[in-house]
Amino acid sequence: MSPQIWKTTRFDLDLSERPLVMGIVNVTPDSFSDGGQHNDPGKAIDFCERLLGEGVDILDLGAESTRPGAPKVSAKEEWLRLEPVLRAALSLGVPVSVDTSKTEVMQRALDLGVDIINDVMALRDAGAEELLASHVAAGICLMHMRGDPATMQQQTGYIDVVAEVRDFLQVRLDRLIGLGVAPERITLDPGYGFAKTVEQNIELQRRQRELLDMGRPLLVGWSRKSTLGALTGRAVDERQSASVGAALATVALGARVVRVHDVAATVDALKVWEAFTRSTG
Ligand code: HH2
Repeated sequence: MSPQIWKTTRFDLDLSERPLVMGIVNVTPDSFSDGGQHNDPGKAIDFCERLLGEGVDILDLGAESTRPGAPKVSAKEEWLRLEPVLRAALSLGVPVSVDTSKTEVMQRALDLGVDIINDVMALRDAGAEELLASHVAAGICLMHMRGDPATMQQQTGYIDVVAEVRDFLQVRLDRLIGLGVAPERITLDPGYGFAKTVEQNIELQRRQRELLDMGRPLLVGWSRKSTLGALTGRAVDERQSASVGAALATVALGARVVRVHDVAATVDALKVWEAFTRSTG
């Protein structure tokens, strides 16, 4: 595979060597699967350290839930939750990303030296694109969603979900490149579970390779999502096996970064998958 580098503030991540595991740290009271588990800064920092021991490649800190219908949180509140955890995480020697859609929170995180901005709104907040363009190095993940988490599940009318996700991401990518952002800083995410029905999520995953011709690596989040519940009949806290299966399948279909809650299980599964599928030539 030709080298695919994801440039971030402090690290150039090589995505051609092996798929990377991004561990989810939700510093929220209400995230759909782990809300309230790490919303005390001390607990969240302990959890970051635990994920490091489990082999995580990137820590993704989020302080606002994006589950369907989630209430909006002010930038002040979001930053209050995030700051102590982000400061500690940045000292752990691994790349740290912040999962936020607010320009103000992005600015503060960039000021502290965050490596990656992961935005489920693909930098649609006012000033977000310009902010990232004015930063020399931060990595960026652009995700597909229609509307916002409060309204997205009312916006699932697509003629061709894959083509429409692809067109959206291409427009967002071209805009950033037009503003002077190096393409090597950008990954793209189909946004499984965001403004999509179960059937649309499955079709998008089956045809995921059609997104690869945009030339940027895919970052994918399937962990514990409701489509996996629909496929298995499992409640949200019983979806670890389904999530690991989804991580392997999405890597087999071209993803290079998987965003997961269950880091240890995913790291082990990917080690085996890699060993069995690595080309020896
Ligand atoms: N999914 C969630 C949040 N952020 N970011 C990217 N790039 N891709 C995703 O699929 C994605 C994401 C939702 O999961 P989670 O963080 O566990 O839940 P909540 O938003 O309720 O905190």
